[in-house]
Amino acid sequence: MAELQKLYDAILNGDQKAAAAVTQSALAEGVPAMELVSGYMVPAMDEVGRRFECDDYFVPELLLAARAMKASLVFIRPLLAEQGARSAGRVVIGTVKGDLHDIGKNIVAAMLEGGGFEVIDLGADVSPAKFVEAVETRSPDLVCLSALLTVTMTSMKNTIEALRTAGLRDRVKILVGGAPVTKEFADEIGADGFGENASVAVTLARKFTARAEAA
Ligand code: B12
Repeated sequence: MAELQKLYDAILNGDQKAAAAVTQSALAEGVPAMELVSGYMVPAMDEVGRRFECDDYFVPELLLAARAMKASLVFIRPLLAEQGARSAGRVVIGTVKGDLHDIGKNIVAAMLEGGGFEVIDLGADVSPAKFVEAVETRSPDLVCLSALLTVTMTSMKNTIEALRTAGLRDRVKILVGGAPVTKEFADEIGADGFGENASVAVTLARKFTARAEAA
């Protein structure tokens, strides 16, 4: 059995090669993809965040940890997508304008894929206009907005306003999330839901698409 703790260490130490190698061998040995994500990868990023906050880590370490996380997600994402072969609904997801943090957004996207959703990932630093265009052209059931910076939370509000101005607000449900986001903020900006983590995102996405089907 692969030593799973090595995955945690690889992300914490920003070791891309080790992260990819341990992920591959764990998956080959039949360890469920979700166990790797929630048991080792997310806790490692939490620890990275904690170290950053107490000045043990600086931006270069964050970047290396983020790269190691991505190197591991390369193998995990397709598996989660396979598990959810049936389309439960279509989701447009992105990190809002001005914000480059995409690790949490990528995990939410991967979990939604695992939950059977078709996911259109617009990436990070996505302008309100791009979200509007995606809703117009791809007709999703749900739009998921991620923000990790207090200052970019206003971009969530601007995105919802842009959808309203374009006459598209009522065509979609909007979910928001990211470390600084709260339920109160979600209500204040007129989002339909807030999720504190990726599994809540999937639960809410299911709830909203079930409602849309029933309507
Ligand atoms: C990694 C990291 C970076 C990396 C990002 C790499 C990448 N590709 O993402 C880099 C080095 C680029 C970076 C840059 C910066 N960062 Co930074 N970063 C972090 C760090 C350490 C971890 C974030 C992370 O990935 N967490 C792990 C993931 C899994 O968690 P998550 O994102 O919260 O996502 C989960 C949930 O929130 C939720 N979720 C997320 N999105 C969504 C969406 C929906 C719809 C739903 C339902 C749920 C959901 O589900 C996810 C999975 O469970 C945090 C510290 C922290 N403790 O969060 C700081 C942090 C976010 N960064 C911070 C800062 C200040 C910056 C910089 C300004 C630093 C600088 N001086 O340059 C820049 C800003 C760049 C920019 N314009 O965006 C501050 C933000 C402070 C604030 N409140 O505004 C933090 C909090 C650190 C701190 N305490 O100071 N950062």
